Amino acid sequence: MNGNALGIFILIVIASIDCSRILFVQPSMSKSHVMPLQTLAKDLAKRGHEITFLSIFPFDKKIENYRDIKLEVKGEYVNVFEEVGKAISEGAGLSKMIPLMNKMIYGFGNETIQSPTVQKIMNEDQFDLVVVGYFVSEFLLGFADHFNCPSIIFSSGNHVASLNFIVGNPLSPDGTFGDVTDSAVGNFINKVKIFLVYTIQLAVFKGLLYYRSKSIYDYNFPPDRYRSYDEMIRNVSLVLVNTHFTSSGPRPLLPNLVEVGGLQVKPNPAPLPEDLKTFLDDAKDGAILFSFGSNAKSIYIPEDKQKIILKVFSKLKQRVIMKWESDVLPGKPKNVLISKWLPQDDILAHPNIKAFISHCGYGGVIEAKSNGVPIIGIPLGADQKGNADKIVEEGWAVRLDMTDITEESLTNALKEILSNPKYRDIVGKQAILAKDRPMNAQDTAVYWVEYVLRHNGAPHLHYPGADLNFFQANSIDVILFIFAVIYAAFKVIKLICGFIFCRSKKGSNEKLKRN
Ligand SMILES: *[C@@H]1O[C@H](CO)[C@@H](O)[C@H](O)[C@H]1NC(C)=O
Ligand SMILES: CC(=O)N[C@H]1CO[C@H](CO)[C@@H](O)[C@@H]1O
Repeated sequence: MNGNALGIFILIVIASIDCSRILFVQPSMSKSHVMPLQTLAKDLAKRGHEITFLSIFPFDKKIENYRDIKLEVKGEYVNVFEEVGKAISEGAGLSKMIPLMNKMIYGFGNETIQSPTVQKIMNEDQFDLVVVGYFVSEFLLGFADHFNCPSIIFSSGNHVASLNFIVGNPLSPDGTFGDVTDSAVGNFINKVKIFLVYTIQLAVFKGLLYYRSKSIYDYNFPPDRYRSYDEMIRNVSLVLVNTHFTSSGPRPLLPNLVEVGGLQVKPNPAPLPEDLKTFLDDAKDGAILFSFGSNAKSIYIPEDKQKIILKVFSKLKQRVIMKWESDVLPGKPKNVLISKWLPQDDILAHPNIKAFISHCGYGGVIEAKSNGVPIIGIPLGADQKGNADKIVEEGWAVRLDMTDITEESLTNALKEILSNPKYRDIVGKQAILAKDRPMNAQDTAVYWVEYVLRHNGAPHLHYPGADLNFFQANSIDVILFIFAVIYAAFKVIKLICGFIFCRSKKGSNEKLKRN
C-alpha cells in the first residue's frame, strides 16, 4: 500500500466507526468540574454517538443524540456544596474540609448509585463505553463492569496524584498536586520535602481514600456478582486529564494518560448574551472580569473587603463584570454589572477584556491563558495558592491575598496589570504556545475516546509497572536484595580470608619455630 492509499484507508477506518452508546457519570456538585466533560460529550453527540449524561447540571436546551439525566440532591446533601464553598472561601483547615469532602464525594456518590433514576438505567440500558468524571471516585468504575464495557476516566482538575498511581507514571520530583517546581531539581532539601509529601499522598490515596472508595464500590457492586475494585482500576483503558504541559509543565506521562487541557475553551467563542455583549462592546476603556469561580462564592467575601473592592471599582474608568451569587449588591457602582452565572470563557475571549480578577481555580487560569488575559490572583484555598504563584512566576499575574486587600493595594495591583504592557505580552505568547498542538484539545479528546471504542478497550496501553507497589516500582526491593547479597558475599569472603589467613599464619608460625 502506498502512502496515499494508506492515508485513505486510515481515514475510512476512522470515519466508519459505528455510533456507540456512551454513558457519562459525573456526580460532582461543582459545575466547573462538569462543564469540560459536557464539552466532550457534546462533541461526541455531534459525531453521531448516543450520549447519556448523569449529572446534577443538565443543559437547558435539548441536544441531538444527547440524553441528560438529572441527579437529585436531597436531604442532608442539599447544603453540603454551600458549606464546602464557604469553607474554601474561609481557607478552612483539613479537620473541617475532610468530613465535608467525605460527605460530598463519597456520601453523595453512594446515594446517587442507589437512586431510582440511576437504578432504572442500570436495569434497562446498555452501553458500549463508560466515561467516569473523576474526583477520587474510582468506585464509579463499577458501572463499566455492570455494562460489561471498557472505561475511561476524565479528570477536570490538575493532575491528581491518584491518577498517576492508576496509570503508573513514575515517581517524579513533583510530588504535589502537579505544580512542577524547578526548585525541586538540584536542591536536596526540597527533594526530601517533596518526597515526603509524595509519601503522605501515597498513604492518603492508597490508604484512606482507597478503603473509603472501595467500601462504596463493594456495597453497590458486590464481589459475588462483580469484578473486584482493584481489577476495575487495573482495567481502566484511558485517563484523560484537563491539563497541558504548557500550563502544568513537562513530566513523564504514559501513553494511556492523555492531556486535553483547555477542553472547555471553545476554539471559537460562542456569542455572548445580549446584555453582556452590549456592556462589553460599549466599554471604550476596556473591561475587567471579576469571578471566584463556581465553588468559592463572592458573596462570602468578608463585608469590609466587599466595600473596599466596590469602592476601588467605582473609581475605575474600565467597566467591571462581576460574578455575584445574589440578585442584589448593595452599593453597586454604575460601571459594574453583576450576574449569578457567567460564560467565563466567552467573556475572556472578548477583545475589550483587559484583566481578570480570579481566585485562580485551575479552569479559570487555563481560560485566561488561552485568551491572553492577565490575572490579578486572590487565591483562597485548595490548589489556588500554588496556581497563583505559578502564574506570577510565569510573569503574567500579580497575587493579592484577601487579607492584604486595601484600597491602596487593590488600586496598585489594577494599575500595574492595566498599564504595564509586560503582562499582556507574556500571556499573549503563552496563549500562542498553549494552542500550538497537532490537534486542538476537543479533537484530541474525541480521537482518544473513539480509539478506545474502535478497539473495544485498550489493555495494550496498560503499563505493567502500574501494578507494582511502591517498593517494587522504585526497585527498593531489588536494592535491598543486592545489598543483602553483597553483605552475604562480604561475610563469606571474610570467613574464607580468615580461614586462609589463619592457616598461613599458623604455617608461618610453624616456619618460624622450625628456624
Ligand atoms: C451506602 O449507602 C447504604 C444505604 O444508604 C448504606 O447502608 C451504606 O453503609 C453506604 N455505604 C458506605 C460505604 O457508606
Ligand atoms: C481495557 C482492559 O484492560 N481490559 C481488560 C479487563 O480485564 C479483562 C479480564 O481481566 C481483560 O481481558 C481485558 O483485556
